[in-house]
Amino acid sequence: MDAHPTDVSAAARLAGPDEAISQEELALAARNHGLPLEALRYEITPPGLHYVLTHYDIPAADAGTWRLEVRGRVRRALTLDMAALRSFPAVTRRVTIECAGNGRALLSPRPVSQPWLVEAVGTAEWTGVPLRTLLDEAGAEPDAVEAVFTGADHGVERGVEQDYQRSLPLAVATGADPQVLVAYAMNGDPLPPQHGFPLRLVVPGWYGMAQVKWLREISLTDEPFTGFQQAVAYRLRQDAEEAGTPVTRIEPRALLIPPGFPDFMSRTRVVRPGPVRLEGRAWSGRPPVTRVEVSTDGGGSWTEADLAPPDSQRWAWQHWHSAWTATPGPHVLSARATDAGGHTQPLGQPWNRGGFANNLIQRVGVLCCEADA
Ligand SMILES: Nc1nc2c(c(=O)[nH]1)N[C@H]1C(S)=C(S)[C@@H](COP(=O)(O)O)O[C@H]1N2
Ligand SMILES: [Mo]
Repeated sequence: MDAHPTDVSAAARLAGPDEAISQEELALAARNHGLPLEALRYEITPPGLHYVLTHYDIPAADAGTWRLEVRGRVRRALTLDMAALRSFPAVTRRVTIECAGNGRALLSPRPVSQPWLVEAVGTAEWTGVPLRTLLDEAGAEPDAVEAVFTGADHGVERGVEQDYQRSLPLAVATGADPQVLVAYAMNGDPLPPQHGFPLRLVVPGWYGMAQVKWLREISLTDEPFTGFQQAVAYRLRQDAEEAGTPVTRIEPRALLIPPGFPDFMSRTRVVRPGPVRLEGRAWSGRPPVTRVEVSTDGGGSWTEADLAPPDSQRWAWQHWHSAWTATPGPHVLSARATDAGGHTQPLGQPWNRGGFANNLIQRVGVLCCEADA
């Protein structure tokens, strides 16, 4: 366990050209489930259908004895139990969260890790205390530059034994938009065990790795955090030797609810000739999404879809729909989102060694045919 956390040679492995998904990747895929794409029909993802990603084990947690420590470069260290956290004014935010590794298994070469296709996303209403409220209470020292968040889960990753830890720049941690939450409720109920019971961080607009679950400590530091999940994992790099740049905000993405009905094994869709409503959701960490376009010819031509405006907070996905007249034969359906920052989804894969932020346009194979007589 003596690997140095900043040794980037601990970078993830790439699969060989013809290397199939391994039993280890399958084990991760079976633990960490995605959103069934038909569940994109719900504005708020129903319990159990929100995607889940947990690096190690879900830790045992007792709300009665849980304590959140706020410490480090603060004037007053705090130890808060759940009752103390609930005594602060609560806010509720509707937020779409996506795993930074979403789309990884579609890359070539494939980074060997949790093999997501496109379904690592979900939307919930999170209730809790603004992080800023707690940091005001503790009082940041003038030399504080980052807040480091520690989860109660523990494991080993590429030779490094660790608690799950991530940091945010202090300006992000105390910012007003997005407002970071220390959340104790999901859709009005206590957090489910897999989503961080009893306490987690919610950082609207940021990829999933920032949303630390089972939160037990917030520590202000006077220098940037160099822990594994910050300095080794979750960086965009082309070569294992590069320091790379950090993964932060969610890139724009639109997903279709696959129309018609599926073939059990291939998941190819079957639709009947005639009018078909195409619909789905689109989101970005630089909100709102300003345009969604649809292609029914594999990305050859695009038509603009009807896009719903965002809610007042702008951190949740937006519904879109478009009419299509299906004609007999095979088709490839796609949707692509453009956000307020002018970013659009690419037609070519945005490749990096970790397989992060791959917002390549989704392709849904459809076979249009008459019903069997
Ligand atoms: N403590 C802790 N927090 C964590 C993780 C973890 O393994 N441990 N995984 C992160 C990652 S990579 C993602 S994508 C999100 C997933 O959140 P969800 O399971 O609630 O959807 O949690 C993040 N927070
Ligand atoms: Mo993730």
